[in-house]
Amino acid sequence: MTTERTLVLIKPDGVARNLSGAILARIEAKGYSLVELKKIEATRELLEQHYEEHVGKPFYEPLVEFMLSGPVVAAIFEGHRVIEGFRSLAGTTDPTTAAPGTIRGDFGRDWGLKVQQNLVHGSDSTDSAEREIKIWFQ
Ligand code: DAT
Ligand code: MG
Repeated sequence: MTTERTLVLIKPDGVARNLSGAILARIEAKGYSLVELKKIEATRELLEQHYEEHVGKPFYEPLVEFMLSGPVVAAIFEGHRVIEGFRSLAGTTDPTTAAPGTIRGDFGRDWGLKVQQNLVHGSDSTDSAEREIKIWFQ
């Protein structure tokens, strides 16, 4: 068994709607362990590093504005296959069609804005997890 870590963000919509506890509880209930947790205000510079793969895309600027619109909760979770396990629990990117039972499917929907307000972020590979954990927890 290899222990793996992932970066989870509860985005400003999740924090503003007081869903942080409910979201963290689902991750713990699935069996993953909380390693680090903090509530912070992102900065443009930090988001540019975090979302470097999306710089220049049409939704990039609205995404950054959204992520700067309020505090986020950043967490490191640990467990065997936690990266894919959390992505599965989060659901697909578009919250309108994310499967019921997932965080995005149960708590989110498209609000008709230029960016998907989909409550959570989770690293998508071991390389991005390592990179993102360094960005949010120096
Ligand atoms: P995910 O968060 O599921 O890994 P991603 O990395 O492709 O998705 O995109 C990062 C975020 O950007 C995503 O959570 C919401 C927003 N986003 C992605 N694609 C979008 C699109 N086509 N229109 C609007 N927002 C989008
Ligand atoms: Mg992604």
